[in-house]
Amino acid sequence: MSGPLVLALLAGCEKNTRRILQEARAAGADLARISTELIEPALSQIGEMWARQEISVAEEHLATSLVTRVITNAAEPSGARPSGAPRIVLACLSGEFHALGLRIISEVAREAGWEPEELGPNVPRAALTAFLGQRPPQAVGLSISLPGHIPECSETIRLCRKAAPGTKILVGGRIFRIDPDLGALLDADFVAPDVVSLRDWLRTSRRALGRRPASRMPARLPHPEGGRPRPGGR
Ligand code: B12
Repeated sequence: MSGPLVLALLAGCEKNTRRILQEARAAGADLARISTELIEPALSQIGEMWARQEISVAEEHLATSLVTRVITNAAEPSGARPSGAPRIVLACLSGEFHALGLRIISEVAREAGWEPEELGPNVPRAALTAFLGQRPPQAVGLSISLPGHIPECSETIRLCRKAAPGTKILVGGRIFRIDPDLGALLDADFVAPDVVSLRDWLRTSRRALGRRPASRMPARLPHPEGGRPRPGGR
């Protein structure tokens, strides 16, 4: 299903990339589904081709930057902030450069009625936690693609909890598709491998969290099916 997208990306063809994503939209898929069903499989295939040395790093970079551009250009202009929209700060861990997923979940959060603040790749722990401490958001979403980054994630979560005690901590990314049990190692409120579960969590939680000081948020939140609530919850 993602074959035509792989071809368009490797050819660097913006027109065809945009057309394929627009057709999926017209068929009723939202960005969360488009990402899960089209973009992730296409980039996974491109990653395998790169690992087998069938394509170069330059071709992989071309494909990634093309998807990033098309997603960003297709996004609705954010305009006025919806009143009472809860804030979510989104960041890749220190040392984590896989930022396309973050770009996409930022747009999905906006579509779900949240106000995303996207910090991008390789965010140092100290900078992230200082940022959260100054203006605690209702949630923080950490994206992690490489298994070796689990210890960094665990330490980052510990510091986030200290800096912004009421902020919900969401963790996700590619590694949880490969090993769903890794989530149990983390002290997160919500762990999911995919953006569809995240979209559902954001929709469900939006009303409960509204815009209010994070420190006064309810202790427990409902978790939609599909995501993985932390055992024992917070
Ligand atoms: C593009 C890419 C890169 C680019 C990233 C550029 C960018 N702007 O993002 C660059 C060139 C930087 C890169 C570097 C490396 N990469 Co790379 N990369 C990829 C590739 C091809 C695609 C990743 C991608 O964007 N996928 C599409 C997005 C949309 O999917 P996603 O990231 O999974 O995000 C979705 C979900 O996970 C979820 N999600 C994401 N975040 C969150 C957060 C929350 C809270 C939730 C709920 C959900 C969620 O929603 C997202 C949207 O659908 C993958 C191949 C693959 N199988 O994924 C390899 C891949 C991940 N890379 C790999 C490797 C080895 C590397 C390098 C080590 C290579 C090197 N020797 O330098 C470095 C490491 C850099 C680092 N320290 O981070 C390997 C990892 C192998 C492993 N051990 O697991 C892969 C699998 C390639 C391969 N087949 O070998 N890479």
